[in-house]
Amino acid sequence: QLVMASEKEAALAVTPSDSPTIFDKIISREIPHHVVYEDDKVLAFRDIRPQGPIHILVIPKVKDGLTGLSKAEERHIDILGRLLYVAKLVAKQEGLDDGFRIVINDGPQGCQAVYHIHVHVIGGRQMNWPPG
Ligand code: IU
Repeated sequence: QLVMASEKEAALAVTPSDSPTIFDKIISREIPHHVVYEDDKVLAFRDIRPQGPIHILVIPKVKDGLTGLSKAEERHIDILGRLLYVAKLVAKQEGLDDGFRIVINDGPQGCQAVYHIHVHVIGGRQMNWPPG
């Protein structure tokens, strides 16, 4: 396995595709990650390279072609809403009462490294704007 120096490097090294990703192995528990929320449709777990004191990824258990937001179709409207709602639940659960950052990276220029849609919930420190 390649060890990437940065998320940007990883994003530029990967070829966008609808192939299974490492997130399938997190869903199946083949690769252990710290799960903080789970229901029948959504899983949320701690990012292995946290960009803040709290950094959680919220993903659909079934990808259904939703490699990234740019691939969204009308049939995905319900799951897209759920991902954001769970992001809010997780932010609350983590005590991020003073605010947090939601990020969805899309495509190489958006620094997307894993082609299974995911919502980043980052918090526990002051964020900056504009993002890098
Ligand atoms: P991105 O939006 O595709 O760039 O985000 C992918 C995230 O997945 C990134 O923050 C990684 O640290 C994170 N991640 C993870 O939590 N566990 C893994 O096994 C792998 C990536 I690979």
